[in-house]
Amino acid sequence: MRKQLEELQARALEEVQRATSVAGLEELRVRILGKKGMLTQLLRGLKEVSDAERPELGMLANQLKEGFNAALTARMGDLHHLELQQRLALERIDVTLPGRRPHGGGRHPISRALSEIEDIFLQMGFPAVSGPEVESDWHNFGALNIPPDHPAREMHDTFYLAADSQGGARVLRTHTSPVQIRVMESRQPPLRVIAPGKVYRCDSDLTHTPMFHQVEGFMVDRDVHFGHLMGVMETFLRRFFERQLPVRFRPSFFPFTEPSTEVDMGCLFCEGSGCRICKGSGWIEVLGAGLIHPNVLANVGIDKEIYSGFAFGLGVERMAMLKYGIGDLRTLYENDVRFLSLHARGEGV
Ligand code: 2NL
Repeated sequence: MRKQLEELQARALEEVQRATSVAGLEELRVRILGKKGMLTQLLRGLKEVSDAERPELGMLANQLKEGFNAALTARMGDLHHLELQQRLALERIDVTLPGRRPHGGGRHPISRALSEIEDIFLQMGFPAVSGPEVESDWHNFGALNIPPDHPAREMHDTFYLAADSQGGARVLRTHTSPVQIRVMESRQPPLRVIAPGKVYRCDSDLTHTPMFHQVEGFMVDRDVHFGHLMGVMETFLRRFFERQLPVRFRPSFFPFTEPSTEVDMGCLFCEGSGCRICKGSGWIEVLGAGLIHPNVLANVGIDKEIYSGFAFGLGVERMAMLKYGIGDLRTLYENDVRFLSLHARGEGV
C-alpha cells in the first residue's frame, strides 16, 4: 500500500507538470481526488491495513493529497496566466471600425412645412393663433356667410357631432376660418393673424384624408385692398418655394369673400412648358383668397364703412408635397420610417 501511494504521488505530480490547459488540470483533479478517483479508491484499502500501519499510511495519504492539491493550484495559476497571454496575443479589437448609428428620428414633412409657413407669415407681421377643433355651427358656417341650406356645407362633407347643451349644432371644423372669426369677435382692427391647424372633412380617397392641415390667414385695417392681398400672396409663395415664381390671380367664388380669387403659381416641375404635374397648363393652383365679405365683417361686429380686409386659405399637405416632391398623399400618413428618414434629411436627424 505504501508503495502504491508513493507511486501515485510521483505520477500525479508528474501529470500536474505535464498538463497544458486549465481544463486538462481540472480533469486530472477529478481523476485523482474525485469520488471514483485513484486516491479515493486507494484510501478504501486502509480498512484492511493493520492497526499498527494505519496511522503512518493515513498520514502519507494526507501528505499526498495536500502536495497534489498545492502543485495543482500553482500549475492552475500558471496555466491561467499563459492562456490569457495567448488570447491577448491572438485577439484584436479593431477600434477603427465605425460604430453602428442608431436609427434617427426626424420632423414630419407636414410639421416642417407648417413651421416654414409660420416663419414666413410671422416675418410679414402675421402671428399664429389656434382655436378649438370642435366648433359651433355658427363659427364654422353661419358667421362665414354660409346659411344652413347652402350647398357649401355639402361641399365641405361635414362631420356633425351631438348638439351642445342649448341644442346648438356642433361640428368638427371643416376649415380654420372659425379661429379667425373668434379673433375678429374678440378684438378690434388693425388685425393680422394666421390660423394653422387640423381640419376635418368626411372624405377619403387617393387625394383626400378625413383629417388634413390648413393655414388660413387674414388682415383687417383701414384701406386694405386687393393689391395688399396680391403682394402678400406673391411674397409668401416666392419665399416658401425659394424662387422668383410667376404668380397669377383668377376670379373665383367663396361665400365669405368678395371678390374671390384662386392663386396659381408657375409650375415648379416644368417651369411653364406643361407637364404631368400641372396637367399641361404650366400653372399650379395653390391658394384660395379674397376680400372679406361685408356680411362676415357685420357678423363679427366690425364696421365695414371704416375697415376692409383680405383672407386666404391653403392646404399644408399640398404645399409639402409640391415643395418636397412627394407624389402620393398617403405616404404622409403611413409612418414608414424609410419615407420619414428620406424626407427628414438635414432636419435634426
Ligand atoms: C381655399 C379657400 C379661403 C378664406 C379661405 C376666410 C376666413 C374668414 C373670412 C373670409 Cl374668417 N375668408 N378664409 C377666404 C378665401 C379662401 O380658402 O381654397 N383654401 C384651401
